Amino acid sequence: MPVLIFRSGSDRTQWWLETFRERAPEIEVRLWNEPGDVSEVTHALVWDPEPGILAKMPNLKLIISLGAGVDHILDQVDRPPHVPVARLVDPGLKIGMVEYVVYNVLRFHRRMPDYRQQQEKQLWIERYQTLPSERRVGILGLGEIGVACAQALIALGFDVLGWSRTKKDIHKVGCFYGDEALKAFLGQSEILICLLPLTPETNGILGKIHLAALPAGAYLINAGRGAHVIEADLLEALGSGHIAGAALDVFQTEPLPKGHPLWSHANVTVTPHIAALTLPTTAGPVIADIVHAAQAGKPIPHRVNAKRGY
Ligand code: NDP
Ligand code: OXD
Repeated sequence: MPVLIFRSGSDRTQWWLETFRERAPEIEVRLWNEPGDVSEVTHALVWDPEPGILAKMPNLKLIISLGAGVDHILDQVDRPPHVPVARLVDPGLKIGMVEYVVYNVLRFHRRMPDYRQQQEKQLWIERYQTLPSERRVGILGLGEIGVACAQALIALGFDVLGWSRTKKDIHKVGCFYGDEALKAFLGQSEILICLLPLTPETNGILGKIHLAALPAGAYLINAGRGAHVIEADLLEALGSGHIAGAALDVFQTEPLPKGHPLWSHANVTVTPHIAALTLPTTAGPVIADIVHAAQAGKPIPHRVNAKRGY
């Protein structure tokens, strides 16, 4: 019987336990703080494992991330390097990300932050409005989530561009790839959405130079990872007006420290890493499939390439 040790940073533990009990009773689930005999543990399902613990499980066969990203797991210095890592490709997570992205693109496209500020001053001013087909939206990262967001934005009529590491051909998406194409891509992105994984190559990708490459008055939506953005450079670009507004779900330090200037910036919307939550209803069956495949010696679904970092 596979023994899965579980650690979640959320308050959904009971829900997870019930989901496994109902949907995959053949998997024995143990909580992180009550691991029992650690030599029996074969699988770990974790968001943010405490350093040192995974290395103490001699028969661990697989580490599964509780999210789509794996930077928090790959970063662990004492992660047993021979144990494969899988990530979540979860329909519920995808829906949440699409909702967050579409909501914020529409908010910026229809200038809702400006109207909010007008309302505070009781000002009745009609602002210029463009069609979605005249609005270029650029997506950094054309993976599972990037493509789902691109499709939703295309369905609303937006002019969508995307940037990835390797070449893509996606219906109605202006596809750019590789470092050489990044500036050309950014130069056309009036609303830029970051949906990249955090890797050594993408760390700090949205700093002074790349922010300056965006069209004047561009908007930024970051739902990738906080370390993609150099926050001091973003604050400067917001201060000069080069960036008109930002919706930020992820931060260099989470929780975002009290008193951080992003909290109170008039043109920034802060959310506490909730663009999408991993819900047992949809993620439970995906995790059970991963465990079953690994048990049966089949290729592990959504296995991460640890060298590449995603
Ligand atoms: P995928 O692995 O499916 O896609 C990653 C995309 O990024 C791919 O298109 C990949 O290119 C591209 N990419 C990676 N490195 C580079 C690079 N150096 N240069 C250019 N492009 C690059 O990931 P998902 O779509 O499933 O998830 C993306 C990220 O979203 C997660 O890693 C996580 O950080 C974040 N996330 C945040 C959540 C939140 O609540 N805020 C929730 C869920 C995810 P290629 O296709 O060529 O390989
Ligand atoms: C994820 C996340 O990577 O929630 O899934 O950030």
